[in-house]
Amino acid sequence: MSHLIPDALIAEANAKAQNAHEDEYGALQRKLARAGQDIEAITAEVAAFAVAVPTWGVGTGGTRFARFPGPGEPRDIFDKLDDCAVVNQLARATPTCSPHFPWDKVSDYSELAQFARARGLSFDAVNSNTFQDQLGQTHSYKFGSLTHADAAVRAQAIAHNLECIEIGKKLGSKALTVWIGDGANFSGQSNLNRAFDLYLEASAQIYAGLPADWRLFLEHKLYEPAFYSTVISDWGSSLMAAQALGPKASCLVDLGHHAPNVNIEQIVSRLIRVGRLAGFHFNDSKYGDDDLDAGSIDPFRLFLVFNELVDAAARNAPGFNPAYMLDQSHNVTDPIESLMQSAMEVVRAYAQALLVDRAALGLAQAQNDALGAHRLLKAGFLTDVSPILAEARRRKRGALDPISLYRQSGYRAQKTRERPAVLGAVSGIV
Ligand code: PSV
Ligand code: MN
Repeated sequence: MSHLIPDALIAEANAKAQNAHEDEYGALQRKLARAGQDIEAITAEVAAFAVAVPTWGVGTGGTRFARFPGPGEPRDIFDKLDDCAVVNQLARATPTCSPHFPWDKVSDYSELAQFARARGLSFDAVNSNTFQDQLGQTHSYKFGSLTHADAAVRAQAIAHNLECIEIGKKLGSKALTVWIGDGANFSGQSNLNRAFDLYLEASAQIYAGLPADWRLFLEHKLYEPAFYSTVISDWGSSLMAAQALGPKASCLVDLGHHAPNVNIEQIVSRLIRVGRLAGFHFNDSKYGDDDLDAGSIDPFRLFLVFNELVDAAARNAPGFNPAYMLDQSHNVTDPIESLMQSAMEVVRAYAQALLVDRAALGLAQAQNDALGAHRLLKAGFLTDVSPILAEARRRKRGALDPISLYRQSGYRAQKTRERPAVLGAVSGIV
């Protein structure tokens, strides 16, 4: 495919690195075999794992203060899909994209679906946007959307979500993710109970528009843009809403949307328990909703989340079918590099969690062997699974070293020539 990086370049770089890679994979194979583990089984599971890329992630993001555009930024959804295709071509873990509307609106969605298919991509959950006003929009979302005091604003927000479902049907999506910016900046600004009622009322109308085989993902967030209270602030509110709406509704966990030091893996465990874990928006943070790259600040936390996921899969937890996605804002890096790196970090956490000896862990827990149990987790976390990840990529025609290959390819320089900077163009989250 001419829009991608030439396969010959990948094959050539892989060939140069093959001897060292085989050596490292062999060493890990022998190490795992000594512990009774079969590297081939783990490599196969790793190769089957996928995480979606958000279309907005390939644009350069920003902070509340500024956005510093990068060279060769995507100008529209077609450019974004080109970049998403490269992320998947090299790292081979992101075969789906999650679009956001109206940002990714086009006139012909069958053309868009075809464009994605030609690049080896398909579409994941569609995302609605009622946290921003668009040019020419009838009603403003300044004071809320699905929970706005004015029924006409609520109706407009509901209609937008229903339109997203219609677009998603044309793209082959099977889920709608709803995150609202609704809430209050001042105590007294809104009636906390009434706001939740309005949310349920509006969401029920969106829920009623879901096709039989679709799911509704409710995304909670503690704060921002509302700083006193958000309507769907936490997993408790999200779960109450999902349970009120019906079985197709479940709770999405964005790792940055919690109070500092909250035990996210325990929230994950609880949501799995009630069959309402929708999935994830992976990113990392040190202070709040920093939207930093997955695994860049606290890889152990990411591992502990995957430890719960692997545990749930191992015991066939009913209704367990999480959707995985990255949701990050790239302010100082090339978004393609960040997305590849993050996808690999997510896969790494999965592989490390697969290595945990669950039978031994159960025994240590039963015997109150706290340190022994902890050491079993650490044994998985501390294993360098890089050769497994590389081998899984190689088997899928990806790059042994995706970021080096990308740098060597000159893709960004080529796109910088093809996509001249447009003054005032906005791509990515500010
Ligand atoms: C909100 O902070 C969020 O995490 C939601 O997923 C949005 O749709 C996304 O970021 C993009 O703004
Ligand atoms: Mn998110």
